[in-house]
Amino acid sequence: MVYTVPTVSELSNIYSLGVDVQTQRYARLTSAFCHIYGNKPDFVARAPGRVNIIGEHIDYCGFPVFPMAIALDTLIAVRANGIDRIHLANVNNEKYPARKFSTSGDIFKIDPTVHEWSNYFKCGYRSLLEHLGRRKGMGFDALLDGAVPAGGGLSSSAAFVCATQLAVQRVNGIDLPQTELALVATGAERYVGVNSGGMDQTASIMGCRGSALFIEFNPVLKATTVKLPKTDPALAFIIANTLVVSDKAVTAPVCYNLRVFETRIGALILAKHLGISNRPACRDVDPLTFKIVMDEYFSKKSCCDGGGGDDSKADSVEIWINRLGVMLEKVQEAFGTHSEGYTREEMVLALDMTPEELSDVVHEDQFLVHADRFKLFQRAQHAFSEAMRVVQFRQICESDNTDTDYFQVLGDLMNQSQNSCRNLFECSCTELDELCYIARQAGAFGSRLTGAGWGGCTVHLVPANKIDNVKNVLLREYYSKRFPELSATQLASTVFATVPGSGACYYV
Ligand code: NG1
Repeated sequence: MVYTVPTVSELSNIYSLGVDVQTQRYARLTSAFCHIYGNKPDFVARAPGRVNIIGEHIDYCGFPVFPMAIALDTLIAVRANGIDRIHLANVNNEKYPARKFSTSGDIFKIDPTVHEWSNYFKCGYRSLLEHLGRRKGMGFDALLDGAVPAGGGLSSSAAFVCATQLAVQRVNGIDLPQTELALVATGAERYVGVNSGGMDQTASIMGCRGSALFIEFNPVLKATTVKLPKTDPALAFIIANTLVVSDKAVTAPVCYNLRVFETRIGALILAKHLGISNRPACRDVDPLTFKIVMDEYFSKKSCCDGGGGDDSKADSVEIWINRLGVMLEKVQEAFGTHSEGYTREEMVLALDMTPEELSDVVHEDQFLVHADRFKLFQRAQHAFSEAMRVVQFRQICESDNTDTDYFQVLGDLMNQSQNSCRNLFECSCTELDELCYIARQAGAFGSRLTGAGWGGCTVHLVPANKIDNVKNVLLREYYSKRFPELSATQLASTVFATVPGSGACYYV
């Protein structure tokens, strides 16, 4: 079954809670649009942010992740204008001033060195038109209202890019399947120099009210809805923002892109260690990921060569868990002697490449990185163990064993994930650790950073009847000490409970 982006005409079909507040917001957006452009919009393109429950920094390793869409979203009110111009405005026009582009010229020029809000719009526009093989689209007037906090780990950038692509495709009379749109959106942020994975864009486009998503990227993009187990009290999630802004595009060379680089080089060295780097499946792909290395190692051919294992039930959880377990041993063998990290010279030596070949293979010209040492061992340990936790998390959610203490087992996996992010992947920070510590003391069963980390948000698994208690303790122990100036309204959008929300749609 091929699904495209749905069109809805009732806000209650999008939002589970706060429909009145949303009704007022959409009315404000429409009236601001009329004020700026002198006409009502034809439609509103809507794409949500997401919270990742578990599976951090492994989408770009090809491993599955487990996010859910949230109610916070980006709206773009749109009206076709019949001329070759795009007029882009933002309801927050002081911070994000209006821009104008021609539909075939400057909109395709994106300077990643300039930190400019409309770059994300250009990324969405350009990647979609290039995908369609066009150099020019139809003109339109647009007004954006973004409710996902920027740099907060809830994927404001993906919500912006996805909403833009929705707007562009509808104005141009196109209706791509959701998976195709998610794949195109995934490539979009590369124009601003971020070597992005595909979790956020997929969760935003394919999110499903009431369910989390188990998203697989390899061999093909696939999102399976997973209902969270029914418990009494119910499972609930709280999001708490550290208010430390972490801008991926700005810190990419030392944070996000560096981790992508380390896992890519890790995959190359691991394939070499396993003696499979010259197989077409490893040699002829770009990028080579840990998932591809694992699959190739366990492919039928490897079994005949004395590696791998039975490939016949590749989908089953036991197979996943077995394979990931074996790979963790291989990671120890391949990288264990370099626990202090590799220098560039050591990586070049391990891969039997020239420094230029190494740079080429990971496209360093496009995605700059800066580091003296590259901790491939720790990054690989995180990637394989995190993938294992994601598979286990889904398995537990889908089990109907009435004896399972869901809070304890799911919470433990989230806590292990946080430890791994902090100690092995080094993408946490003091404030993220502190929020997790406080929430666990206050009754959260699982607490972890969500999204890229280095700031941004945390997510906490709590019994529904303890939401207020955990929130109050966070307010008292973290926010009132570090941010005493925040108003009640600001705090309400900083610490809040969330449920799985619906994915991207058009509102007409
Ligand atoms: P954030 O920075 O939270 O939007 C980023 C990536 C994801 C994923 C996570 C880490 C983009 C748009 N998003 O999320 O793909 O890799 O980090 O799990 O690059």
